[in-house]
Amino acid sequence: TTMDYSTNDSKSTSKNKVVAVVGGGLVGALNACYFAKRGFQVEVFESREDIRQAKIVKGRSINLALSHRGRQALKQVGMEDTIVSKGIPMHSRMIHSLNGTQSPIPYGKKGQYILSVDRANLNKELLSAAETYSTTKLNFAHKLLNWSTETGAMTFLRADGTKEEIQADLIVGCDGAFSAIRKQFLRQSRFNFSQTYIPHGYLELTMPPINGEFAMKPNYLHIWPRNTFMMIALPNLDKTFTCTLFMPFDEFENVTTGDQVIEFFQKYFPDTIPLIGADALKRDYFRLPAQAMVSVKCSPYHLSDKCVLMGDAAHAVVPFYGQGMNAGFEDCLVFNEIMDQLNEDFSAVLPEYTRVRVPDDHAIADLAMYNYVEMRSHVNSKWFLFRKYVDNTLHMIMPRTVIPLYTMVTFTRTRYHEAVKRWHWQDKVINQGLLCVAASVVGGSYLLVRYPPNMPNISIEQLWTRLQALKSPF
Ligand code: FAD
Ligand code: EGU
Repeated sequence: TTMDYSTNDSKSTSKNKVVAVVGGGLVGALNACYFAKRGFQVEVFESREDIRQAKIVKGRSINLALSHRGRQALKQVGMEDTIVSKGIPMHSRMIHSLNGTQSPIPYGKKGQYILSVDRANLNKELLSAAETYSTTKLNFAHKLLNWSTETGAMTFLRADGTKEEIQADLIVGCDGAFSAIRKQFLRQSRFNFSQTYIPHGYLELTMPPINGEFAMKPNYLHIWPRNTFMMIALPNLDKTFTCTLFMPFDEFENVTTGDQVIEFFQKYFPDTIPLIGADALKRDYFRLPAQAMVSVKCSPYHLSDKCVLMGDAAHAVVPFYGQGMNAGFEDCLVFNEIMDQLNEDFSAVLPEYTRVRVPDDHAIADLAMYNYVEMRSHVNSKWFLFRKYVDNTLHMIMPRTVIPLYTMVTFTRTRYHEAVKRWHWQDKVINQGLLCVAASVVGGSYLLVRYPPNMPNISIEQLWTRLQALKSPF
């Protein structure tokens, strides 16, 4: 069957233009809300079945950290309160040392926090929100096979094995890190693309409640930094924690039996064994193979006035800044701002979106990769505590001059590439400050040695008596 939803009338308004959103994940579902709100006819195509009907959901990670950028994007379509009310605030990180000591480090000032949100619930809420617009249609079990850059026709494979060809005025590729929409971009001249798998994999484990209560303090992002190995735990509404273990694939291969799992945890995360439960640990560790993590960068994000990439399809980032979804949500917000500025003229909006957004998405991809390298090379709990302490202290002393990088990234909408620039500038200022101090000490000592002041030649005892005299009130 062939369906042509597109309009050939160039003067047609958003009212009768069709936008095809490919991918009904987090970014696709949010994008559907944005385009529907503007008055477009929206067709969402998602390869999976409707997750709102499915009994078991196969997610990548059960929860995610939602921060300012993501919240601002949700707010614009009236979804912030719904999502925030089901999120668990995390005001601080809780650093777990090898000896079991727990040290909290606040994320920011009082009242500044990030939220642990359930991925499946977030996706469901956004799909339902998109569906409240009468102009939106959700097409599940529609897998995009290919599309034509000449005609814009998309070919979908349906659950029953039949194929369907569909056209639209605009194709929005939100089909994730392994985007099928992006395949056609790769065939274009002057399209840049890079993809890097990191040597680490991740595994998710559930920490159940104890006596109906959270097994650890709930309003924290729990972190076990162990150089090459790292674990992170975020709280869920059902009083469980989802723990994510990061380690090199080589190391995963070295742990093949239940006893080896316990031995490994005994060595690196001993405090978690009783909390997860030794038996559950032995079982859950092997439930799924370790998952890979990929970083994808490309540019441009658009192809003529026909197609645009957003979310992981445009920029998959490694999860070491908690920004993948937040950046994808901000993509939707930025696109919407440009639609306002340029009167929904796709031939102007798409290139402008690429111009504005590529430097920022590339910056967060680089930052996340940088943090991955830093964490795995030398970040143990002491180093982590020290670094955050220095960051926070400098910010306290010079609140306008020194703003920690994670603060700009997590709690502001400072453009990612501006945040990086500012960070480099701050580093220079701090280093020059330290250099000044060091230079004064060295220079001062030299001058003291070279030109010793004329001091009366008195004994230590005499000096002590005089000092005592200074202290006395009379
Ligand atoms: P996806 O969520 O991958 O959705 C893509 C959708 O497209 C899917 O529904 C898929 O079924 C569909 N699809 C795929 N191919 C086709 C096709 N051919 N036809 C039709 N549909 C198709 N981000 C944060 O902000 N905070 C965090 O704390 C955080 N933690 C993370 C932890 C881990 C371990 C990982 C791996 C990622 C984390 N992220 C986090 C990143 C976040 O998960 C992603 O950035 C986000 O899911 C991207 O959303 P998306 O909609 O672009 O892609
Ligand atoms: C990784 C996996 C602590 C969820 C980066 C911090 C993450 C998250 C940090 C995952 C870390 C690392 C930051 C936030 C967040 C920290 C951040 C990482 C959520 C620099 C579900 N990271 N993450 N940085 O500052 O800015 O606390 O799986 F361990 S939230 Cl790797 Cl703010």
